[in-house]
Amino acid sequence: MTDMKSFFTVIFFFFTSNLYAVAKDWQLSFQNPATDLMQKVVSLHDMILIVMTVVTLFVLFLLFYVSFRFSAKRNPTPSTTTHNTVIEVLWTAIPIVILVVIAIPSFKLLYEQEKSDSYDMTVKVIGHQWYWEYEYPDHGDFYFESYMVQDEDLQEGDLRLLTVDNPLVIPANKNVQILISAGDVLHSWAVPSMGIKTDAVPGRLNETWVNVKEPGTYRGQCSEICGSGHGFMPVVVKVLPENEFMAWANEAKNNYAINEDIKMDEISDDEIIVSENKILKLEENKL
Ligand SMILES: [Cu+2]
Repeated sequence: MTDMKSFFTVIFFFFTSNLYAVAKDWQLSFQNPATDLMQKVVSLHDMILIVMTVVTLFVLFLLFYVSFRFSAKRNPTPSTTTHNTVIEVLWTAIPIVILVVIAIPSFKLLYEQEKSDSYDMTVKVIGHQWYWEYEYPDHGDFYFESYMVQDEDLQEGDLRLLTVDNPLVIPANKNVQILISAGDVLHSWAVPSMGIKTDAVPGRLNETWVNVKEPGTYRGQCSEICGSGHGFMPVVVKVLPENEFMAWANEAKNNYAINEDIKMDEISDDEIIVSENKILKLEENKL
């Protein structure tokens, strides 16, 4: 009976795992692209794979041809030619042309991955040992922390090592700017189906963006070895339709109210002086 159940579970996950945007068993190639950008990454990969295959087959053919045609048996007195200008120019120029053909779309895509023309909102991602912190500067400046759910706390259907308590929530079909940094050591915020793998560097703000077409749950992992908890800080992104996102943001603003736990390092000296003055005034009023 349990065998039957796990059989159907496997079948279910096989056909539905794209909904979860995670890797499938025996998967070849990429996860289904969730963004236009990832679609372009897949197309670039396919193009380069063809170029690679042609080059590899050509070199393989040359190797076989040389060992057959110029073997000691078939070619007892080898030629003493050492230079051939035409061939030397060709085997320098052709690889350059191939590399340029690969480099142009590759650089274009790199630039496109970093910036969009316009953004509808911004979220900030900060890597910590060993969890992620998400900030929403455009929706009340609240922030929260996203920890992996431990094995013993997993609910039915949760994916082990790929489930968090508080996922990053963003709206679908919106250009979301993502600013990425780290609080302690190097991390890397990576979501394969969105084509994102951006280093989180302490003291530096890296930038990427995303526009996810379909609402759903998308998963990734920290992709820069960051210490003993490196494998235990998954990334979960929940993409909601816009109206549901706005409702979530309003609720989250109250749930994660920033004044409950003011981050002292983010308050400027001026602000502290202003609030000290306010306190003094309040005290004066009391007197
Ligand atoms: Cu990490």
